[in-house]
Parts: sequence; C-alpha cells; structure tokens
Amino acid sequence: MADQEYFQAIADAVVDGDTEQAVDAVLAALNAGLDPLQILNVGLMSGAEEVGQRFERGEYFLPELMMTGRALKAAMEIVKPALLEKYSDGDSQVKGRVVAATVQTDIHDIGKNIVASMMTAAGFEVTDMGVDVPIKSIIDKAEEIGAQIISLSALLTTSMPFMKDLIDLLVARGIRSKYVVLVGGASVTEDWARAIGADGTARNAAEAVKLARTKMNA
Ligand code: B12
Repeated sequence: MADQEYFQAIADAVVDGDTEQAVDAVLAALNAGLDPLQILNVGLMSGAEEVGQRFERGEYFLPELMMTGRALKAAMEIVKPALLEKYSDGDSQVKGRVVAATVQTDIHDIGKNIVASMMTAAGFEVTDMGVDVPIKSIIDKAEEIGAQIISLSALLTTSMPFMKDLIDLLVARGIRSKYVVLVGGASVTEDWARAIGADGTARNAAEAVKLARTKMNA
C-alpha cells in the first residue's frame, strides 16, 4: 500500500466519525513505519479539515462533529506515544515553564493536548489548565508558577479575540515582557498572531515545540 493510501484511510475514518476504523487505520500506518507526525498532519488533520468544511456547507451537523471529535481523540491516543518517542528530547534539563490553555468560550482540546504533550516530551514543564479558561486565570497561573511561556489555543473565530485581550491585559499590568505568548488553532494565522502582538504561531504541534525552543534558546 502506498503511503498516501494509509493517510487517506485515516482521513476517511475521521470524516466518517468511525472511531474503530480510525484507530485501526492509524495502527496500520504506524506498523507500516510511517512517520507519526505525518499521520497527524496528513491523515488526522486533513480529515478534521474536511469535516469542518462539510459542517460549513451544511452537509454535517453537530452530531457528526462530535463523532469526529471522538474518533480524533481515540486515534490521537494511539499516535501520541509514537510521536513522543520520536520527538522527545534525551536531555533532562528543564527548557522552561509553560501555561497551556484553550481560551474562554472554546472547548476544543485535541490540538491543545497534543501541543502540551509534545512540549512536555521536549523538556518543558507544562501546566495544562484545560478548556474554556478565563484569560485572567491564565495570567494568574503564569504569575504563580513563574512561567516563561503562555501557550493559547482557540479554534473558534469568536474565541480568538480573547487571545488579544490576554495580551492587552499583560500590557496593562506591565508584565508583557515577562512572557512569550504563543497562539494556535485551526483558524489562527501568522498575520493574526502578528496583529494581536503575540510572539508567534505554528501550524502543528511539532512546529509549536520548535518555536518554543527557539524563543527560549533551548
Ligand atoms: C472535532 C471538532 C469539534 C468537537 C471538539 C471535541 C474536542 N474535545 O476538542 C466538538 C463537537 C465539541 C466541537 C464543537 C463545536 N465546534 Co468544532 N470542530 C471540530 C473539528 C472538526 C476538528 C478540531 C480538531 O480537533 N482538529 C484536530 C487538532 C489536532 O487540530 P487543531 O486543534 O487545529 O490543533 C493543531 C494546530 O492548530 C496546532 N495548535 C493547536 N493549539 C496550538 C497552540 C499553539 C500555541 C500553537 C503554536 C499551535 C497550536 O497544533 C495542533 C496539533 O498539530 C474542527 C474543524 C477543523 N478544521 O479543525 C471544527 C471547528 C473548529 N468547529 C467549529 C464550530 C463552529 C463548532 C461549534 C460552534 C459547533 C456548534 N454549532 O455547536 C462548537 C463549539 C463548541 C465550543 N464552545 O467550543 C468550527 C469553527 C468555525 C470558526 N471559524 O469559528 C470548525 C472550524 C468547523 C468549521 N469549519 O466550521 N467541534
């Protein structure tokens, strides 16, 4: 079977919201020796993207989104150990402290979780605050644990403005320069990140880790 066929099978299972099929397809791809990052980016995320488009076109509704969410989560549990093994950092030195959260009004957590896991594997100490987290709580936690990085996820265009509000609040409190603020999620772009005064964004978890390392010179 060609690599592309494995990725297609994974994407198709995600589009069908078929958990069992998604898990089987990811296992088959891993057993065939395919790169776990490609499985995430080319297989799982393109399936998620297609589901999103069908939802926008009115062909899919909330139940389909939920089934896809379930399939993605189960598949992610299979691909995660392989990702962590491949991308973890051998040296045990802590690279920095990170507060990660999905901002208020947004409950999407699959991308945030994988970013948090991969940062942990890369040697960052990550405090994951979960989803729908008020910006003030995120800042308070960052202050409390002495974080250097604030990692924000948002998938809804209506939740993205809270990223800007958080940065504005840091500025208002005179502590903006203490933090590297990274933003991400399906609708977040480089332009948006720049416009709100964030320190950067990345398309996927491996790039997010690279960015965090660059910012920390680690
Ligand atoms: C699954 C899903 C759901 C599930 C989520 C389950 C869960 N536990 O997370 C459920 C069913 C709950 C859901 C609900 C809704 N959803 Co939804 N959902 C999706 C879907 C199909 C996949 C999301 C996903 O998990 N992708 C896979 C992960 C791995 O990708 P990711 O999150 O983007 O993360 C990667 C990168 O972005 C990056 N990254 C992530 N975070 C960070 C952080 C930093 C710092 C960095 C650098 C990088 C980074 O790395 C990650 C890994 O590589 C998307 C479509 C899409 N295109 O993404 C719609 C989508 C996000 N949903 C959408 C909508 C509209 C909704 C609802 C409003 C629907 C409704 N009418 O109720 C609700 C909102 C609920 C809420 N208040 O949050 C829209 C948003 C549209 C918009 N532009 O605002 C989308 C885009 C679909 C669409 N095209 O219309 N959804």
